[in-house]
Amino acid sequence: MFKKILIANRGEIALRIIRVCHELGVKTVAVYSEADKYSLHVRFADEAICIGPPAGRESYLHIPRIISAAEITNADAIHPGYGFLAENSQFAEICASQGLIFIGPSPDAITSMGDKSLAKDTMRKAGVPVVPGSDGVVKDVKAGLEIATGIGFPVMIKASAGGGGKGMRIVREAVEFEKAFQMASNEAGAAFGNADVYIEKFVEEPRHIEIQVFGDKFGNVVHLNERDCTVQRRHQKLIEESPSPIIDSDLREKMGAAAIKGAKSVKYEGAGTIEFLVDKEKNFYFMEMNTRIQVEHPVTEEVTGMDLIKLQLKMAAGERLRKKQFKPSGHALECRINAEDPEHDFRPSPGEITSFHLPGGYGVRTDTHCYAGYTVSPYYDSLIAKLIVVAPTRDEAIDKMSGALEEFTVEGIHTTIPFHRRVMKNETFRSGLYDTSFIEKHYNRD
Ligand code: MV4
Repeated sequence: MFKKILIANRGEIALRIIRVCHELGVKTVAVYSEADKYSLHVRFADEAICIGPPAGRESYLHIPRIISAAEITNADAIHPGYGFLAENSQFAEICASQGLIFIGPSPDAITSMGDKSLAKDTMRKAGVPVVPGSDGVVKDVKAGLEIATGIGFPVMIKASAGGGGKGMRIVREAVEFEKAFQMASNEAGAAFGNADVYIEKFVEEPRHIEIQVFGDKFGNVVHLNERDCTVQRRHQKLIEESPSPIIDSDLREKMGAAAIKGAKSVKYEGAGTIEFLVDKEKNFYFMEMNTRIQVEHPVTEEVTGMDLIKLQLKMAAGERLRKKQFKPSGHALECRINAEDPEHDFRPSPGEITSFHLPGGYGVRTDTHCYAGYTVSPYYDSLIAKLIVVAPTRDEAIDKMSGALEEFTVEGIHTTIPFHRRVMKNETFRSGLYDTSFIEKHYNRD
């Protein structure tokens, strides 16, 4: 195991990693921006180094400063958390060149999944089902229209360098195609410096189901079942759960096997997630692969009994995966508590938390870096806590979540807690039968 690791991140995930290091006897180095001087990751790490002003590009995204901090403190490895540099293949490469272990997959695996069109191609060749569409990038409008007509409308135009919903356009009829193609391409060029787009059949009313995978340095890959992340708003996940209410053991087996094939095809190491769209007929299609630990990983931990951050460290240190030996049990739910005002279009609500009370009890977990007196900075994402519950059944988990949300008290700023309280009482949510448009359709009506 490592002697000392640097955590190139902040907030709850930095704390989560520090806690695992304490358990494993690994020393920790926190890096922080001037905005995070009073953050708990700074307090609880063995050492802490200020790496710059609040803006991400001047601190948590500033590669030379982070590498210098690792060198000064003599760290063996760097954990990137999620966001910031977690899926930056150049950063992973620089770590390696400086003799630092990047706790994550190889730079090649990151690169091959970072380009969405290339990722899809790689998965298709590995035998993973993909949405019917163009064979790679589409050269121009004329070629695009031919392809779209061939697969049949509606289609979706997606940015190759995109992901997470950026640079996407739905086209319902041929007459709309040219304009949509230009817009998608221009948007992609402006946002990513790469105007490449590809085309897919539009999957109507899908569910977002993702499979957690882990690979070791010896070519072994396992999957740890699915998470259902269908409850989203503008491509931001709000609620995640495992198991999915729409997946049976047969489909789970098939999706898990596909995820393993896909991960093995890029010699995947460490924690990864393969996202699928699942349509009404329960066909599943590869969408994207996230080459990092994800925000919602606790949902998988609570049903498998496995510590995924600990497993990341073990894989990076060269431990071998043993045969899939976990027995998932129960139902886990996670609500993302954001410093946002759900009454005003979820606008950011930074500021000082004047009072903070966490819920507790059997099967209730909160992952948070906040406390009474902490100031939520406007510079970073608005996640202030993850409330996770586990119970024998989905109904019981929803009831437990409902109680925990009633108890959860945050004063001084607005949060998404009142929104989640309403969702837990929503009949459509409770039925388990909805699609990715659930929030848009239901939030303002019941
Ligand atoms: C799609 C789709 C329907 N058909 N692709 C959204 C984010 C990006 N990862 C891909 N996304 C979608 N791709 C085809 N061919 C619908 C979505 C989509 C979506 C997917 C998952 C969760 C929420 C979503 C909300 C809107 C659109």
